[in-house]
Amino acid sequence: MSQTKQSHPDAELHPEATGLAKQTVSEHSTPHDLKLYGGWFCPFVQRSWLVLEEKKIPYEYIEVNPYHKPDSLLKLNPRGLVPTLQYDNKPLYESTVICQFLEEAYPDHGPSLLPEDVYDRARMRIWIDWITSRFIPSYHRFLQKQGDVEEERQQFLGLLKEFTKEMTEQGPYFFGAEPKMIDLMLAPWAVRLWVFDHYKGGLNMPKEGEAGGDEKVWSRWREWAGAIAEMDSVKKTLSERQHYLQIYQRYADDKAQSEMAKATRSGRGVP
Ligand SMILES: N[C@@H](CCC(=O)N[C@@H](CS)C(=O)NCC(=O)O)C(=O)O
Repeated sequence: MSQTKQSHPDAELHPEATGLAKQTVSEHSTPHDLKLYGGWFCPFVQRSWLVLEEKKIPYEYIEVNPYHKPDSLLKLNPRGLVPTLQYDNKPLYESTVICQFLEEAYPDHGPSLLPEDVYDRARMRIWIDWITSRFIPSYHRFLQKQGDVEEERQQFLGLLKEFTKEMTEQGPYFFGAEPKMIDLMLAPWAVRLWVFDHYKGGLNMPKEGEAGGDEKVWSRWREWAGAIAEMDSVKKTLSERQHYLQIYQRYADDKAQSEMAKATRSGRGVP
C-alpha cells in the first residue's frame, strides 16, 4: 500500500448508508457474533449483504471506509478490502467466498441459493468465476476509459449477451422462477449500469423491436435486469444515487486510486 491511511485520495466519501440501506443498517446495528464489515457504496459488499438478507441470517453491519482502513479491518483482513466477515471471532474475506460460506454455514436459513441439480451448481460456479474474471474488468475498462469508448461499450454489450444466453428460457432469474447465487453475484453491477448513461453516453443497448436477430437475448436480459431491480433485498441494500456520484465520478474521470481502479489501469483483473 503506497498511500497512508490518512492521505488516500478516495477516502472522502459519504460516511454512511442513506435511503433504504440506512434503514437496513440500523436494523442490524446490535452486536452479533456474525459481523459484516462493509462500505455502503461497494458492489462486492452488496453481494454478501444480499445473501445475508435473502437468507434472513441474523448479522451485525459495521460500516468502514476501506480507503481509510481502520485497524479493526486490517486485523481481520490484511488486504484491507471490504467485504470482510467475522464469524465466531474468525475472519473471512473475498465476496464470492463469503457468499458461498454463508450458504453452507446456514443451510436452514431462508431459501437455498444453490440450484438443485449438481450439474447446474457446477455451471453456476463457471459463471460466477466469469463475472469476476471477465465481466467486472470489462465494466471497469468501459467506465474508466477516457475519450472514445465505443470499443469498450461493444465489448461490454457482448458480455451481457454472453451471460444472458446461459440463462434458462423461462425467467425471470438465471435458473428460472427463484433467485440463486448467480443472480446475486451479478446484481450489484446490474443495478449500477446507470453509470454508463450518466458518464459514458449510454449503454446503447438495442431497444425492444430494434435488436434484429438478438431480440430474444435482449428481451431475456431486460426481464432478468427488471426482476433484479425489483428484489426487496436489492432495494434494501442500495443508498441514494447522489452519494454514489462522488465515487463514480472519480472512476469515470479515471482518477480513482482504489485497488480496482489501479488494477484496471494496469490491465490486471479484480484485486
Ligand atoms: N476481490 C474482492 C474485491 C473487494 C474490493 O475491491 N472492495 C473495495 C471496495 S468496493 C475495497 O475494499 N477497496 C479498498 C481499496 O481499494 O483499497 C472481493 O470480491 O471481495
